[in-house]
Amino acid sequence: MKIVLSEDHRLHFPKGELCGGEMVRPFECPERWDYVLGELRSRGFKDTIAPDEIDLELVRKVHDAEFVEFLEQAWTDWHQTGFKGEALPYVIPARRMQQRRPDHIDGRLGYYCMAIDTAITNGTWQAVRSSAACAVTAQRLVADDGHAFALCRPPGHHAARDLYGGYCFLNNAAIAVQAFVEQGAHRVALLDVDFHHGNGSQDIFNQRDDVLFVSLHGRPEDAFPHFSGYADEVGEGAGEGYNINFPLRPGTTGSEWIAALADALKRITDYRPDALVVSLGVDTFCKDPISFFRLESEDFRRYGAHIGRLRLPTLFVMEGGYAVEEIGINTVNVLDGYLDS
Ligand code: SP5
Ligand code: ZN
Repeated sequence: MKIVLSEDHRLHFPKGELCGGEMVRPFECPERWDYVLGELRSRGFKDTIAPDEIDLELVRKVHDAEFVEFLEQAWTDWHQTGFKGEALPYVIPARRMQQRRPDHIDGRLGYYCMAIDTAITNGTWQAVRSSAACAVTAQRLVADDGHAFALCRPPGHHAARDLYGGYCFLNNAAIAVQAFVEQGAHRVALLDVDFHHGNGSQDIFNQRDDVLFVSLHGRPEDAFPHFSGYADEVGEGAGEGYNINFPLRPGTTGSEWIAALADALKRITDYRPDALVVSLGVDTFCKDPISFFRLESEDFRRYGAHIGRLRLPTLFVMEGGYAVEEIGINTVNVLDGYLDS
């Protein structure tokens, strides 16, 4: 399996994340990428490829044009205002507040932000566009090879049409799905196995029937992003019936999780997609510091094999996973399970 990756991810490394009322070292850190690449190398994945330049026209098919412009400009505007720290909003439009977009960077950050766990820094935009570029370049490889892995960082599935947060800026997996559609796919399935609900992917495809979004995640009563991921979110308009959520309890075991995955895969098979994109987060792991499922490393291999048995052209896109020392083992276990199936 070919791997698409870029060292540009290192340009995004904020010093702080607001967590439990403290500024902590971000869970989403460059070492995550190093551990995944290290494990890939040691298991003989040798084919690593640099991404082509991202086509922003394609990006604007799933993201609002002004949002993309905001991401590109945000650090400069923040910095020119004279602020000394990393760019974070402090006021967010809550219930009954005006939804118009302000001019001041403090207002624009709040307007486009869905969670203030995510700082913008000097190198963020370059890292973000290279991460999306990895997903799109890997998508092109799927046509020839039948599968590929985009080692994206920063991740993408919390990024909605015009929202960033949850460590995500552009929705790498959604952009890759759109690339399949542009190349003539009639139906694409997007399977999100990250611990967190892929609220951004759900938002982007909510009204579409040419993309089936299926997500397994910690239930919103207890887990980030808290305000989406319920089972009754089934899509709207033409998209009704094409959004499927599997919210799961704290303490969900590997076997329980894989049973839910089997239901999810059945729904995907029934949809008869031309291609499958997997939002591959491994924060379902029992030792993940911010999550509450109990998957063991071997469960990742097991479920990778289940995905492989679909026999679909498959693109894996890296999302979350914060047990840094095991992130490589768990990620590559999914890929190995898939390839061995
Ligand atoms: C891509 C991805 O996995 N994003 C997840 C973003 C989660 N950010 C909020 C983290 C909240 C951490 N809560 C602390 C619980 C510590 N036990
Ligand atoms: Zn996650």
